[in-house]
Amino acid sequence: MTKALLLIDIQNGFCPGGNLPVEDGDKVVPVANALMKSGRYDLVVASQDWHPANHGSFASQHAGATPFDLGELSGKPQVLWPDHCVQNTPDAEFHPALDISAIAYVQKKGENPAVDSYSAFRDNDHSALTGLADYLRRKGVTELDVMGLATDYCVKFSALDAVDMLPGIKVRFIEDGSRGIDPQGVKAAIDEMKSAGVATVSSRDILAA
Ligand code: VGL
Ligand code: ZN
Repeated sequence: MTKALLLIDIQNGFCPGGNLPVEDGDKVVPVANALMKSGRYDLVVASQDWHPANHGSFASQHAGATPFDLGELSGKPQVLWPDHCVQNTPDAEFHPALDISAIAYVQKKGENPAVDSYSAFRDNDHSALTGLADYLRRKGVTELDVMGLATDYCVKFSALDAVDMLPGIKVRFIEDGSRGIDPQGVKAAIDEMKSAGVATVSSRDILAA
């Protein structure tokens, strides 16, 4: 049994003060730190949203668009975001209170300006893999707990892809270690994950086990 913790996009951009802030996004940091410190995981990996300044998911790249509009990217529906997590800017850095010393592997994503990559495993159009699935396979991971930002986007799509791309691995969603953009979207995301076989757990349960 090899247990891994996957920390999704715990970056300044998704925390209060960032460019795409998730309400209470910074509250997931102490949860992540406690889980990493607990010794319950054999492996900790993290994803990092890492966009070029001209990324096509940014409203700024679409004439007349406003952030959070529903637009199009490469012919597919795309929520148009405020510019966020631009490579090599403070917005893209991990939250300063996140203890990164235990993170063995960082998966950057969202580098192709023509497609968004909510999942840490592959682009939204499923054409390009990031390499994270191969890495986890190589490490022999059998159980994967997923948490971070944002529940209704990158956390959800990462958990669903883990189920899809790593057959046989047990995937769980850590609810108190995650925060979402839209409350309705969070509810729907948890239902969707549940339907796919992703169990919801709390860090308290994990730390007590
Ligand atoms: C995310 C929107 C755009 C996320 C990333 O990390 O959930 N959401 N880019
Ligand atoms: Zn993004």
